[in-house]
Amino acid sequence: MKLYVCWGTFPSPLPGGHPCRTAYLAVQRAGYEPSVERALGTAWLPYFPFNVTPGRLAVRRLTGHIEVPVLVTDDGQVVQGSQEIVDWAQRNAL
Ligand SMILES: N[C@@H](CCC(=O)N[C@@H](CS)C(=O)NCC(=O)O)C(=O)O
Repeated sequence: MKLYVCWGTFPSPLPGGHPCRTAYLAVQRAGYEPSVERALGTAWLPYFPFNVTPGRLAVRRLTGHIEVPVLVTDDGQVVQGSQEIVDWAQRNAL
C-alpha cells in the first residue's frame, strides 16, 4: 500500500490540521503500514515547472490531478482526499 503525501506527515498548526497526516494516522489506526511516498512540489503552484516530480507524475497518472493525499491499496484501489481516505480506513480496518 502506498500513501502519496506532500512533503511528509508532520503536524500542522493550520485549522483542520495537515491532510496528509490525517490520512496517514487513519490508515495506521486501521492496522496498515503504508509506504509513504513524498510527492514534493506543491499543487498551489503551476504544474510546470513546480510539480514535475516522480510522485506528482504518479499521482496525476492515477487520479488526473496532482493533489495529495492519495492512497493506493495493494489491490489497486485509488482513494484521493483525506476525508475519503479516513472513510476508506474505517471501512477496511484490519
Ligand atoms: N481537501 C483536501 C485538501 C488537501 C490538501 O490541502 N493537501 C495539502 C497537502 S497536505 C496541500 O498542500 N495540497 C496541495 C498539494 O498537493 O501540494 C484533502 O483534505 O484531502
